[in-house]
Amino acid sequence: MAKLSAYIADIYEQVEKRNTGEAEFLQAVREVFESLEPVLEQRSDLVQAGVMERLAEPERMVSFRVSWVDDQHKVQVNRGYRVQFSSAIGPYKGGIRFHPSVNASVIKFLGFEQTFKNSLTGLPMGGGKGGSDFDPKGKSDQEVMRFCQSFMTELSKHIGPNTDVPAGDIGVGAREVGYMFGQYKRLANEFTGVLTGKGLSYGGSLVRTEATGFGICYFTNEMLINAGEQLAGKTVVVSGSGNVATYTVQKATEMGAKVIAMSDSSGYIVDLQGINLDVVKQIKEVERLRISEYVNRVNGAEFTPGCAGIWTVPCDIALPCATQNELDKTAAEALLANGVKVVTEGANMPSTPEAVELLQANGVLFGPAKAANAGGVATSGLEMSQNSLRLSWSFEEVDERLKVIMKSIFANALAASKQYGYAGNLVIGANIAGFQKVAEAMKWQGIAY
Ligand code: NDP
Ligand code: 2IT
Repeated sequence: MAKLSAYIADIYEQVEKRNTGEAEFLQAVREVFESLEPVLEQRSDLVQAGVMERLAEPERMVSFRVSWVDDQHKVQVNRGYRVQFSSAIGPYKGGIRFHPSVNASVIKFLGFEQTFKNSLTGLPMGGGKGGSDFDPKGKSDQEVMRFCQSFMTELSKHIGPNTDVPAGDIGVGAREVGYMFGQYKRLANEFTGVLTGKGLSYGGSLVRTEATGFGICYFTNEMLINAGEQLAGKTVVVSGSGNVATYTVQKATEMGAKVIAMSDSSGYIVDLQGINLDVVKQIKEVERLRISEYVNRVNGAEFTPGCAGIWTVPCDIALPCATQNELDKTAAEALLANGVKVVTEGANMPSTPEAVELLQANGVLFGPAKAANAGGVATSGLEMSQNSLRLSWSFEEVDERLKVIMKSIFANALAASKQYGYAGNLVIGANIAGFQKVAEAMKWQGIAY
C-alpha cells in the first residue's frame, strides 16, 4: 500500500474512525485518496474547499425495514438501503443490489465509486447506490414481486426522476426493475423515468441490457490498440455468468476473441471450443439454474467446484465480472504464471489492492472498474435522456454513443495518467479524471454539505 501524505493521511484517519469495520468502503476510499495526491499537491483551492473530506461522507443514507409475506404466508424481514453519495454534477444515480452479503459498507463502497464513474461518462449524473440483504435465489416470482413492492414503498419517498434514479446491479435485473417501477408508478401516480434498465415496452433503452458488457470489451480493445494490439484472436476468461459477464462474453466473441471459461458462486466451467452463449443464456436467464448445468448440455466442457479456481485457467485476458475482491493476490500470481497480458475489471472493485499492485508491477495492462464498466451507467444516462425527450433511439444509435463514450473515458484516463506523471496507470488516471469535474462542481456550489 502506498504511503499517504500527511494531509491525506489525516483525512483518511477521520474516515476510518467514522466508518469503523467497514472494510470494503475503506478499501475504495483509500485507493482514490492514494490516486489524488498528485492533484491535491497542485490544487490548494480544492484543499481549502475541503473537497476530500466532503467526498468521503455521503450526502445522505437511509436504511429501512422491508417486511413482506412469503409463499408459506410467513412474515419475512430484510433491511433496505439507499446511499445518496454525491449530487455535485447531477441527480444521484446508481444501481440496486439484492444479495445476502449486502450491508452498509458494501453499499457505501459502491456509492462512493459510482460518483467518480458517473463523472467519467461525461453525462450529468451524481453518485448513489442501494440494495438489500434479500436473496432472490430460490424465491418464486410472486415472492420477488412482493419484496420489490415493499422495498419500493419506502424507497419511493427518497427518489424521483430529478432527484435519484436507481437501476439494476447484482440480483436486480429486468424482472426486479419492472416490479419496482410498477410500484413507484402506483404510489406517485406518475409515469416518469425514475428507474433505468426498464423493459422496452415501458420506457427502457435498447442496448441497456448489453451495455456494461459491451462497454468492457470496447474499453479493453482501446487498451490493446494503445499497446499496438487488439482483442481479436485473444483467449479470454470471464468470471460470473450474470448480466455483465454474459454480454461481455457476447461482445468479446463478436470481436473475434475466444472465451473459454465462465463461473458462478458455486464453481467454473471450461469449454476450450469457446463458450456457447446460447446455452448459458438458456440456463441462467431463462431457467435460472447453476452454471454447472452447462456440462450436461455441451460435450467436452468441464465443471470445477469453487469459483476462485477460474483464475488458474490460462488466458491472455482476464475479465472479472462477478463481485468485489474476487481476484486476490493468489489469483494474480496464477494469472501471471500463465502469461496473462490484460486484466479489465467488469465487476465493481473485483481485484484486491495487492492483486492490482502485483499485476501492474509485472506490466499487465490493467483496466479499472470505474472506467471499464461505466458503459452500463452511461447507457442508463442515455435512457434518462430518451425518457426526457419522450423518444427512443435505435440500437445502432445507442451502441454508437456507447462506443464514443468508452473511447473518451479511455482517452481521458490515459491523458490524466500522463499529465500527473503516471503514464499508462489507468487506476490513477481514471480516479483523477473522474474526480476533477466533481471537485470543480463542489467548489463552485459552496459548502452547505
Ligand atoms: P448478476 O446478479 O446478473 O450476476 C452476478 C454474477 O456474479 C453471478 O454469476 C453470481 O453468481 C456471481 N456472484 C455474485 N456474488 C458473488 C459472490 N459473492 N461470490 C461469487 N460469485 C458471485 O449481477 P451483474 O452481472 O449485474 O453484476 C456483476 C458485477 O458487475 C457486480 O460487481 C456489479 O456491481 C457490477 N456492475 C453491474 C452493472 C450492471 O449494469 N448490471 C454495471 C456496472 C457494474 P451466483 O448466481 O452464484 O450468485
Ligand atoms: O455499478 C453500476 O454502474 C451499475 N450497477 C449500473 C448503475 C446504473 O445506474 O445504471
